[in-house]
Amino acid sequence: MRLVKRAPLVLLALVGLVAPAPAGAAAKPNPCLDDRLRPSLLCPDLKMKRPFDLSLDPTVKPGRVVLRAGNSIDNVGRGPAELSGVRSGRFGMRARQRIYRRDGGRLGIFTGAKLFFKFVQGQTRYWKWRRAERFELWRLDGRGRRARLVRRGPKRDSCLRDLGHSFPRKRGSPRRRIYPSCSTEPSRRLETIGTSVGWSDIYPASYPEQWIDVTGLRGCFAYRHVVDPSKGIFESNERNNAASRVVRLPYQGGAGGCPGTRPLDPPRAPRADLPIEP
Ligand SMILES: [Ca+2]
Ligand SMILES: [Ca+2]
Repeated sequence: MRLVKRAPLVLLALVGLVAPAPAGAAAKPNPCLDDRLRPSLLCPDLKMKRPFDLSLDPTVKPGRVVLRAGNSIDNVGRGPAELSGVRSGRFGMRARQRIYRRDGGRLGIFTGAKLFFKFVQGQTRYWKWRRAERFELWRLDGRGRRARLVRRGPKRDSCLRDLGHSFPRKRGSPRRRIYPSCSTEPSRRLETIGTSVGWSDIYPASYPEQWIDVTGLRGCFAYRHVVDPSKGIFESNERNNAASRVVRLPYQGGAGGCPGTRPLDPPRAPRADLPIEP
């Protein structure tokens, strides 16, 4: 096991290794975006793949129709995306992000990330990264730009695991899985989850919560997946965390001539007071 090496006090203070920040404290600076610190760190970079395998499903909710999609969270960085949780409640853990150093040590950073013992319908409970992702449906304007957030899907939490080896030739990518499937053990006091370099945490469209309710909507929309909207993992690139696909609704299998087949990213944060269409 690797040991935490001694780091300069200024660095410890910067990343909050000594103690978690009090509630309401200002957000910590991201060492992976700091030109002085970044060269010594193996930072992760989570990148969301475009939604795939879209299909309608009228069986999820009576009288409603949902549009399913698969999603994939890829780590294209230089180090693993890793969260180490310590039990803090019946269904929760407080987590710190581990960022490995080139010299073999590692940092532990309280970013506000949490693990949650989530119940998956028809299955069991799993220890997952809370608020790891978001499914959004945006209405597009006449030029294909995202104009208004109209719906969100129920998917929030993610295992963060090594499921698919998407980029096996990427430098630093392990040949075998380092982070297995999520634990289902209710008595866990400590839990570590992660996605290695070149690996992906993938969810097929048929899995629970892989949908957005599109009942009654007509026109052109962006079906959008966002990873780490709550900023629980520091990355070397925070601007590639969203990806979207243009769809025409009612859905008949594609964009249906809608403009903006490449809606503008990086993400435009939705305002909290935006009404959600019924
Ligand atoms: Ca990223
Ligand atoms: Ca992030």
